[in-house]
Amino acid sequence: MLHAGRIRCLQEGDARDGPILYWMSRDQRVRDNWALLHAQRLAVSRKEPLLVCFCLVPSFLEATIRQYGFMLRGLSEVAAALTERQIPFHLLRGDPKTEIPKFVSRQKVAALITDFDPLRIKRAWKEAVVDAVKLPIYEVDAHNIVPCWVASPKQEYGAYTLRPKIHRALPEYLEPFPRLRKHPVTAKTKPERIDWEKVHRSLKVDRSVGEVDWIRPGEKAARAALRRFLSKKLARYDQDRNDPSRDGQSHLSPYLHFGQLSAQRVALEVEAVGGDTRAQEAFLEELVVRRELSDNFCFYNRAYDRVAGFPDWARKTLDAHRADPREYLYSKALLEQGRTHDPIWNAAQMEMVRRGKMHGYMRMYWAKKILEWTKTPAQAMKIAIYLNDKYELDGRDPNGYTGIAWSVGGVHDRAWGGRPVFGKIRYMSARGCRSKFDMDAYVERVASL
Ligand code: FAD
Ligand code: FO1
Repeated sequence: MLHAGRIRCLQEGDARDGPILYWMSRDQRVRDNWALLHAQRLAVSRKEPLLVCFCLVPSFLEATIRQYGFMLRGLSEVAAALTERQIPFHLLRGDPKTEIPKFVSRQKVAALITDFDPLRIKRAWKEAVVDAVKLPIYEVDAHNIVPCWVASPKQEYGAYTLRPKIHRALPEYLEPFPRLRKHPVTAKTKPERIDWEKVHRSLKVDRSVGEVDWIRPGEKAARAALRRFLSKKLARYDQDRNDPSRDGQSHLSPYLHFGQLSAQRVALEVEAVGGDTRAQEAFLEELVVRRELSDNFCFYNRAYDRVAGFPDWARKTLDAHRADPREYLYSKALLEQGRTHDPIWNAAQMEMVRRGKMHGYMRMYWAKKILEWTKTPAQAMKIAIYLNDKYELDGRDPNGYTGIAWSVGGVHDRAWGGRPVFGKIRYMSARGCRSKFDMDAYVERVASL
């Protein structure tokens, strides 16, 4: 059933005749998409056509051809699957603030559904559209299992304060998905044919960051990756996930970031495996609690990508150590080229540059060293976000801004013993990594990429 808690009204408006439009952005999939399901239910109840549009912007937060290539291939699969269900897919080009209102009036849309995204850029898009369009507008959280605004009405201190709220709501929200129907009402206008290769070729984006070939984009590939993870890796996830010398992670983040796979689908499939093991618990803690904690942080903290977003204790301690001498200082260029004195850090940087996906454990170490080797925390934030979002396939995501704020600014963490530069921010050292994992194997693995 379509839980009312997943949908919220951004603007009332009088009901009138005309098609229902789902403006797809974060959740770029046909199956298991609550925004699409709500839009279809509304259209069916009014015996109206259902339209879907995606507004392709030229440079979304400095994304490169690596991310756009992955996204466009996924979108072409979405377009084909929607067409099969008599749901026209329109690819718009340009700034949504102008393109969505134009499209809405051209198609005489009666109501607009959007998917939830806590990022600043998306909220600005929506505010502009709400101002420009005098229609009922609804937002559906199709990304989280427990909708962000249901899980908590405020910024949480950490996983330990959000976890009980999530677990209390899971029985109600971790429910199976209804199937999307073939839409019973055909649209009056046909969308123009989309030449996806031409769209890809003509994109004006940074092409210096190559696309990756170790992961196939799209909903079908995402479901195959999920099946592989469940059968081959889930059982050892708690032992292997943090070890950079082992390949213990699911590699689902690019699919989750672009919404080509629903986290709720992943959680349902993990539960279906049965056995309720420690490994499953560890995985669901990351997939559900940690991931929803990121949306909570970006939704309720406007400064999620700045030092101002850090907790007071962290800002104070970093200020108190601002003048501490830095043993090493590296420019953005040297860091980007992975040319520091630390072979472990260089390997992590190169893994991200070459593969578009740095190992999860190394991301913490990687970001913390940027704090240690740059002049100020503000500069560290800027460089970490710049590199993360330029090279990571899963970049430009609430998980990223939150992960970097955790590493550099103690967000969702607690104060630790004091030390130069870090103050009470948790410290990580190469020696610490080496004492836990075979870091030579990690460095070698990256060198062979
Ligand atoms: P798995 O270990 O298989 O986890 C499965 C899923 O659980 C992930 O896809 C993700 O949705 C969620 N998850 C796992 N770890 C975390 C976490 N620490 N926080 C939130 N959710 C988590 N994640 C991104 O999606 N995009 C980013 O740009 C990003 N940048 C990061 C930067 C730093 C400095 C840090 C410390 C973490 C960052 N993360 C980011 C979070 C995490 O490292 C990645 O989500 C994870 O490594 C993705 O690989 P996976 O899907 O194989 O993970
Ligand atoms: N969302 C859009 O609505 N239009 C875009 O053109 C677009 C490009 C894009 C490129 C890279 C990337 O990582 C994300 C992109 N997104 C785009 C947003 C994405 O769908 C996610 O909603 C957010 O990045 C995560 O919150």
